[in-house]
Amino acid sequence: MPVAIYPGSFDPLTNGHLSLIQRSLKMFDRLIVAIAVNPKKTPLFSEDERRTLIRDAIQDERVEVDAFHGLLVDYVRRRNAGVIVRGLRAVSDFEYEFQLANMNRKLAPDVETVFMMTGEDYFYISSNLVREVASFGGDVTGLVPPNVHEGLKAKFAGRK
Ligand code: COD
Repeated sequence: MPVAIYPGSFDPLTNGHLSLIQRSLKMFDRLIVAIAVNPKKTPLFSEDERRTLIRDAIQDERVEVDAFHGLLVDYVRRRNAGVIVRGLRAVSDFEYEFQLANMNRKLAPDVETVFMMTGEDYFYISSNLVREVASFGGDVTGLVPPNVHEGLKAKFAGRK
């Protein structure tokens, strides 16, 4: 079984991401959850915070949490992985994911992208919306793992 890489911003990890990770483990022996670090973006959670939140939420020895700078396909090659896992929530995700997968295939024809459909309970969850709801003091219970919920509360404490 090839090692698979699940790349993303994970700012923050949501229950949608978690569901995808758990389901990927039915197909792959090992999964690397890879946080993309983009110096041009200012994430809510730093690279280290995102690593810790993901590690604490997933206690499974088949899952490694890592981060990468630069091109995803270069990272995939460095890690000797053959597969990229991505999720699809709605038709609106398709265009972006299609472009990404094709560009990655052009850059690295030996690397495959595998898409998984979101679970029915998670199709409306995105890190963007979770950040927005939490920033206004909305309740994100059930949308993110409990440790991420705590992390969001701490970030937005006093900012309501
Ligand atoms: N249910 C199912 N899937 C979900 C859910 C959900 N509720 N929420 C998110 N997902 C999926 C997303 O569709 C995505 O496939 C994945 O989980 C990660 O999501 P995000 O939002 O955390 O991550 P993205 O989409 O911002 O990640 C984009 C990358 C960072 C992977 C991309 O920009 C990249 O590869 N950057 C590195 C530079 C590079 O190589 N660029 C060229 C690419 S062609």
